Amino acid sequence: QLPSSKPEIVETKHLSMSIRERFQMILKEKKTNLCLSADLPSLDEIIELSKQIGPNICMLKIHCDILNDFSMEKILQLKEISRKFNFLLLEDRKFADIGNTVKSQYTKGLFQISQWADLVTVHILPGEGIVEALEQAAQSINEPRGCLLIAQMSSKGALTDNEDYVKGAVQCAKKYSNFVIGFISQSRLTTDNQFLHCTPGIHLNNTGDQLGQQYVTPRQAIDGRGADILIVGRAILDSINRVKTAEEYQEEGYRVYEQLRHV
Ligand code: 5BU
Repeated sequence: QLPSSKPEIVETKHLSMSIRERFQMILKEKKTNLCLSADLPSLDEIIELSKQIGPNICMLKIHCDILNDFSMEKILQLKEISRKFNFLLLEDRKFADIGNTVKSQYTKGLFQISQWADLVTVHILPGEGIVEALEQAAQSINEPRGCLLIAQMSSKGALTDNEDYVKGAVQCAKKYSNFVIGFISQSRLTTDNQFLHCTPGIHLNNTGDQLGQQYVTPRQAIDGRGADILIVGRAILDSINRVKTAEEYQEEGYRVYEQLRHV
């Protein structure tokens, strides 16, 4: 049974919960482990689509630096929609610099990401200082914030496909478990279920694109690769009926998730 498409007002309940608690609550209440990767050219389009697909998703992922109409006004509008429909907003920024620089990239500049993104993605390549810096910077925001560590990538030949790299990511996640709520991964990295495994590279009909992206089906991702959350972009965006396709990924994804994770 899918939740009704009527938006529920979340009020300010989310402010007293950690991001981790809120994520778990959304998964159960909305019965969806679908994250839409809204890689569209404009925020106007993303705002429109998120009003339609809001009931079907647990998270909306964007790349703010590909938008041709970014403004704080519009992104705050999207944030409001995310509260109304109860999904998290993930900026896929893939931070990858020294702590001092990422602190500014997170809080300053045109995008002021920390003002609106519940979660951000972070490469662990520079070492754990990157996470410490983001966590520190997030303390000045009076809303819960968190991050996902990029432990493995979906693209062909990714250099993250290395045991030590993954071990390092898990160690870092455990040390900073208040701020790190999970991973971007292609396999189950730890038995510690407080960490959500979020997996991109999902498609029911294609096996890849011309630029190295590699796809598996929702079932393969959850069963074979230990995914909790399915990150789906073009499979939905390029379909004829985006809402209907999102519903299909939601239903298939949550069914397999419930079966295998016994939620
Ligand atoms: P697609 O259209 O479903 O292929 O889009 C996948 C999205 O996930 C896209 O925004 C990528 O930037 C993002 N992504 C990915 O595909 N693979 C990865 O390993 C990471 C992010 Br990290």
